[in-house]
Amino acid sequence: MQAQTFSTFLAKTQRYFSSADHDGLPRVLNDVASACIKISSIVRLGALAGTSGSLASTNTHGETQQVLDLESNRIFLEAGQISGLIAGMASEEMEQPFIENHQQKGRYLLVFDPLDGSSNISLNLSVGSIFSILRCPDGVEVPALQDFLQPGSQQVAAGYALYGTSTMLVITTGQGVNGFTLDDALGEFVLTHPDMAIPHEAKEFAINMSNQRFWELPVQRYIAECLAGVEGVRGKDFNMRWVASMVAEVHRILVRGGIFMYPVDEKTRERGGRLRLLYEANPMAFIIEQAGGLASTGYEPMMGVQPLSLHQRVGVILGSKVEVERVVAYHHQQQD
Ligand code: AFP
Repeated sequence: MQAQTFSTFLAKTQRYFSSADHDGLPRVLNDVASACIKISSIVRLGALAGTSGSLASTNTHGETQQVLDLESNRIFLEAGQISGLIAGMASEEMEQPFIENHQQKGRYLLVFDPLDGSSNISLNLSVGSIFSILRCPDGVEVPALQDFLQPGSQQVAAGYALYGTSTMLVITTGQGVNGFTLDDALGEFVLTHPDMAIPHEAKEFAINMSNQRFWELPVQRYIAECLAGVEGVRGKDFNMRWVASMVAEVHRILVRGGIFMYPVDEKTRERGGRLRLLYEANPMAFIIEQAGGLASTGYEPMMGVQPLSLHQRVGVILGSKVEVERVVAYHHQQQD
């Protein structure tokens, strides 16, 4: 049977997009997919692309920018202007949103981390792009920053591209999760992982253990129980993985189950956490929950958080439902 390309998939699921809420979404998603294909072609060249290495500049968070961070950002901005359906864009790499007046008919807002995990580039480890699509509020022709400050529950689509041993695109539009693999010969993504569902049970956790002394008690308790293994209260052994690339961690967890944790701790409390709400936590939360998992800050559902600023950080706990529910219960017990 002929492989189903991403554009064929979008056309076939057109019925989902016929409503006013989703009108034009397939075109926007196709343009985002094209951006990811362009980024993939540069990432896979590694140092040969002449885009490796760090710049003297830093992003809005004071983090050193990789040359590829800015090139990926440029590619996303270029793709986001093709259809005229996007009224504005926000990115980890830009202090302020990008608003082009000629996009006044835009129906959507595109928010993205153009290259997540970029500290892995020089190590030839997996990196990714993360994106989230929101509606431009009714009646707003030229969006302002506050129009981007929508809770994750308002997302109409979300996805990530994983530039790994193969390049994959994983998306949701609220009707489940589907995964596509880039066919270099075709120059298109092909449906390879239809209807992705995260295993409910898991025995693998992903957390940066070097922060252990800073964690809050509920996280300390959960990880200690995992480390106690079969002799402990969990009655089973756990494995640990940490590749310092959220896209790679989330993809592994989506495929084989597990829990990803970057909680607020004593070290990050002042700035609200490590990961960003709008373009890392929310799109990944949408995908994980559409695949049957759960996403929380530990204290509240991730997609219920009302953003107060564009680059707001948040504690992230997401993955297999049973595991996330346990961590959330420990947080609530601490509050009682
Ligand atoms: P970079 O984009 O700066 O490499 O950060 C990646 C990331 O935002 C996320 O993808 C990882 O899960 C997390 O940071 C890794 O954080 P640590 O470097 O503290 O482990």
